[in-house]
Amino acid sequence: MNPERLRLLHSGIEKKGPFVYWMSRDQRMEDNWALLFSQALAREKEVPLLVLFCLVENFLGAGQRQYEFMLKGLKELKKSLSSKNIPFFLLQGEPEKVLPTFVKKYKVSALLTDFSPLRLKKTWVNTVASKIKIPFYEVDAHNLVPCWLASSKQEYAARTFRPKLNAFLPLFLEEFPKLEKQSIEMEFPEKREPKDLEFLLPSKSKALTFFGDAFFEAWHFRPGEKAALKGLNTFLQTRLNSYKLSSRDPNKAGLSDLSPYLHFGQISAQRVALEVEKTKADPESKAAFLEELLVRRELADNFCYYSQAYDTFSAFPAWAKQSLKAHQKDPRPYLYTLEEFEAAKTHDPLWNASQLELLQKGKMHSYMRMYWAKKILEWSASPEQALEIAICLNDRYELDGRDPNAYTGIAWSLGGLHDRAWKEREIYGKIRYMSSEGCKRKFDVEAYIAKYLNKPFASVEPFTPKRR
Ligand code: FAD
Ligand code: FO1
Repeated sequence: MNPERLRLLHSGIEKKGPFVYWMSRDQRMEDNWALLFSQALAREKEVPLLVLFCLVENFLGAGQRQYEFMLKGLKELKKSLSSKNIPFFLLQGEPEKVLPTFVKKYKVSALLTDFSPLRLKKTWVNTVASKIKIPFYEVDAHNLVPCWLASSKQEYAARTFRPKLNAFLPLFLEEFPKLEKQSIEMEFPEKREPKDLEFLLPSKSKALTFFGDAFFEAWHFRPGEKAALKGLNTFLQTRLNSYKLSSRDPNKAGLSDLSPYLHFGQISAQRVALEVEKTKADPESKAAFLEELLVRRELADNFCYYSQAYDTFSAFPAWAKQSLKAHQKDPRPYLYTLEEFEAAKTHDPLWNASQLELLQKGKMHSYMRMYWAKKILEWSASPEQALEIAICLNDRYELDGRDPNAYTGIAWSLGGLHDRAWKEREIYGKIRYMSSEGCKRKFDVEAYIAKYLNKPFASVEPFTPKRR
């Protein structure tokens, strides 16, 4: 295990109680560096290991579809961990409130958490750290190369990040050791176990049944580690070989469909990369897929880690901000509200079809995500408003939303992040443009529209949600 994945957030005085892995981003038993390091440290200290998850309400605008996906995965995880004799507890409440209390009550010897570059997790980590006096560690179990090591600054583009990441890969692209069955029995002080929760939706999230959830077809993505591995195997056997050709056609099932599992950490990107490397698939397709899985995905973490205003206009590159501002007063032929976008009520059947794909499947095709976001820019009063609408809908309906990839993908589409200046035009300024005419040259637009637009729900009137 490469020790550079682990960093000590603060030292402290160890107690005699259990070692706790506070799980958040990497919700799996297999191939989880945070869990493996926790086990190694617990053994070194000769104390038992337990895993905790703090269930919060309304996480970054997530609703029922995402909570159900996550909680079903956690339920499966609890069962898997018990086969290794590792207890798993679901606590309800903000980590900064429930964790320090737990640490004190159960005389926790040390705490470890998985890394995330998002502001909310950073705030949780910093506040928890300020309230506890025991050693507190962090492990990047999501990226192949720890985010803080891959680059020490915000990268300009994929071309500047790629060589840095590639230089580290030989050090980190290793097989995972096996998680051992725990032999030390957990003894809780006061002879009382922590109160565990039912794997139910938190109360407030029950109310967050948005307009589009009425049409959600949960069967497209079965949650959990087992389903994730099954999905990976199917992709490797049937789609990886033609990934380069098929992945940009929204009518083809050409993508891996792994993003919901990667987002919730139900599968490790490193496992995916290791298995891709083992196949004899077309080398160009393998390279194209690994470019997305490794370079683009880890570049997204780099952006959010070093640019903490990642979901605001201010995070766009200077040339893009300047250019968008210069076109702020350009006439907009179409203007839509959040509610009209949400209900797929624009004049453009291609855009409406992509929004309906999102409402129905909880995952829009990657090619359509670019078109979808750029048209929100074109049909909103300002880039700031477009950004707010795109993030709101993405976080509310994508199973894989609320992720560094989300904020980066949206900033790429609307704000030229990691891109270059293009030919100047109305509204977009120098931001790369996309049109339905251009889409027609790439794939069968009519077939895509027919697939999503002819569903009965397309005529249902929207529920009007509150703005964030
Ligand atoms: P595959 O093509 O099979 O890729 C495999 C994996 O590589 C993905 O699961 C993902 O982890 C990574 N990947 C692929 N494309 C990108 C990319 N452009 N940037 C970073 N990583 C990538 N991705 C999300 O995970 N969550 C989001 O909420 C999200 N929102 C986006 C919004 C917009 C406007 C744009 C342009 C892109 C967004 N992306 C997002 C990136 C990308 O579209 C998705 O990762 C992809 O569609 C997921 O499908 P897949 O797993 O089948 O992709
Ligand atoms: N992480 C937590 O620690 N507790 C939660 O209750 C929680 C809810 C949640 C809901 C939707 C979602 O997309 C993510 C959620 N996460 C939660 C976080 C997640 O697993 C990652 O830590 C973040 O996406 C950070 O990258």
